[in-house]
Amino acid sequence: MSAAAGTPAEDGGDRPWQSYHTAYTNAKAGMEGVDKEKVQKVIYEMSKGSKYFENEQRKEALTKQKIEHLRAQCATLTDNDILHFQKVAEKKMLELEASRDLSKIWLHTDMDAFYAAVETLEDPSLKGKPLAVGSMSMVATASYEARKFGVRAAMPGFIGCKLCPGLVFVRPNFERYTHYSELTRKVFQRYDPNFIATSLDEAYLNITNVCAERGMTGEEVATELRAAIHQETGLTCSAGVAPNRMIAKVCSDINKPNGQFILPNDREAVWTFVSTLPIRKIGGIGKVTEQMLRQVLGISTCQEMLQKAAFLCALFSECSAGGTETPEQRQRKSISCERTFTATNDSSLLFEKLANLAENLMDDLQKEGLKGKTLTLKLKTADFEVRTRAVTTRGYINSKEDILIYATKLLKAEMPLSLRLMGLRMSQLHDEKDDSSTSTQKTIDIFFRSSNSNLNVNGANVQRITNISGQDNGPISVTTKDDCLGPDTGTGASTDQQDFFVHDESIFIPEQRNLGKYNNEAVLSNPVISDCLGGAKIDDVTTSAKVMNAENLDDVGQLISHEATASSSKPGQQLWIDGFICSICGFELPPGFEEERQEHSDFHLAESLQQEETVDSKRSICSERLAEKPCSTTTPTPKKKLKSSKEGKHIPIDAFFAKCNKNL
Ligand code: DCP
Ligand code: CA
Ligand code: CA
Repeated sequence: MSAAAGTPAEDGGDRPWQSYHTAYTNAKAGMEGVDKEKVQKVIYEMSKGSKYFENEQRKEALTKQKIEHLRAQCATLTDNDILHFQKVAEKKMLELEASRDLSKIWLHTDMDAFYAAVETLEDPSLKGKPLAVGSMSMVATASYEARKFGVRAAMPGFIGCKLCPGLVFVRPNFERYTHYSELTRKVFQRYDPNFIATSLDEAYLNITNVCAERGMTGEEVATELRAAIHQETGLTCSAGVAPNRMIAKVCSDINKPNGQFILPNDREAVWTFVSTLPIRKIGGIGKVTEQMLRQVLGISTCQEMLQKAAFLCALFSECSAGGTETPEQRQRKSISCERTFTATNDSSLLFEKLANLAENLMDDLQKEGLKGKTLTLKLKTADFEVRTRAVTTRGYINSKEDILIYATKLLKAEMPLSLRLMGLRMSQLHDEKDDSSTSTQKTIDIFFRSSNSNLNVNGANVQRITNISGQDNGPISVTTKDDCLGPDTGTGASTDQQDFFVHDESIFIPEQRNLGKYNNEAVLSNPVISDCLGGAKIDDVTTSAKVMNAENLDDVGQLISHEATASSSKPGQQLWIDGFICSICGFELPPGFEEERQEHSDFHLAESLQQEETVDSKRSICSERLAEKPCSTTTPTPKKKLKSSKEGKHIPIDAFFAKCNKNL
């Protein structure tokens, strides 16, 4: 299929680092002039043969598989299919055009080199120096001076040292950043009392009213607001102004540092601006999706996305599964909520958490006027193994009590176990306000109920119906991950095309509650679906889901295959406190940094794997490496002790990066 031909797969050759893409090689503001290949080579050389490297290769192989799969799907599309999807896409675009809203003025503001700027403000001797806030393990941010050398956030500090030999290190001090963040928020408040802060250094302000009331343009407000921030904090920020949040955020990065970019509320201007944008700028398109779209469809810009809209529709959207249904006819596919916590095997605590989840799920279902039939329990064990267990009830349920009855049965069957995450999802939803959409389902349901059959409307998905004695909802079936968890990869984030211009993925969802919308979005939204807690992505960890042939769910525990745990690795107990602070090293990755959080989780995962292998040789390797260390480090005692210093548990990054095979 020629239209879908993308760039050929890059496979190293005599410059293998060229195909080695990590989070560290992505350009940030201030890195425009960096010799990217040189940086790539240093990173490649320093990590080659390490567990981190192997993990990156594993992820790369997964992406390649996905690309091959999509290519194969593309190849099956006939001219007629493409014509059909072209029409679907055009219709969709017309709908979007009709819903375009240019009446609002949004301002997005983002502090410049935030942590580094705060540290420099507190210690003026750092001014003008290449500065990294963080440690040898991890850089939280780099000053613009350091960025010129390719040093950037999320990069191990010792790689930063190699790139920039004079790099100065300062330990992070979150109390300071919170203090300055609060000062900025006092300023935001004056322009929009309902401003949305998405991290310590970023916020969205709807300045429509302030512009109207004070007879000012967006540009004037941005200039004034930035001056006020500077005056009240001593720090600089950058701003973007545009008709919606997503574009405003893109704009705030354009003239960084200490700059602003204004996009007029004008259709032509917006259209031209968005057309030339690289797709990576779109919230929700990360490294993997970018690679897939480029290699399968040859798409790099938003304009090319529109040109290939028919293929996108065919491969990724709801349209490919559902033919021509209009968005109004679509139903939400699932509603879910999940929680991460410190790993525990305390069963009463786990049941308490389950009850909270059931209550949250009930709230969300009832708010939407929905009931559901398939309840899925998601578990992430202390070993990062992800298990999903699902039941399908005969009747629709949405009360806490009903949810809890089934959820408890599912959890009991898994016990004893130590968990770090639990989630509940309800799918096969039924809108209480809309009976017509499920009339067929109901009829079949009633038929089966009255015939007292052991079959289930889910047909092939169900191995066998089990009867839970004493439950009002009668027979339930236990189903597989694939059947029930289609939306799993899609929960957490939606790239709903309808929201394309207004939806911002980086908005923090308190309590990690997600509303899964459409099954097929799963593919497009893949990079952001790493659970929004930032833990390991479902496809990056051992995942198990069982079809259980159970006579009685109470006995189901006996039926769980031991294979479920056999292949899981044993990483450290990493989790994200408040969704963004690493429990192991205190490293903070604000909302919107899903990919970096994923990298960071992978890092600790690989780190602990490495630990197992290098326990004996660790000491000698560390001393060798430390002797080479060319960087100066200033470490003012943090007011608050960081988790990273916790009882020396943290393994030196040097050990982590030690070659697996020392003969290499
Ligand atoms: N941060 C972090 N780890 C990352 C990214 C960021 O700990 N991977 C922290 C340190 C940053 C702060 O969050 O100072 C804000 O992140 P930004 O991405 O906005 O980066 P900076 O403000 O440092 O630089 P700039 O916005 O000028 O590019
Ligand atoms: Ca910033
Ligand atoms: Ca930021």
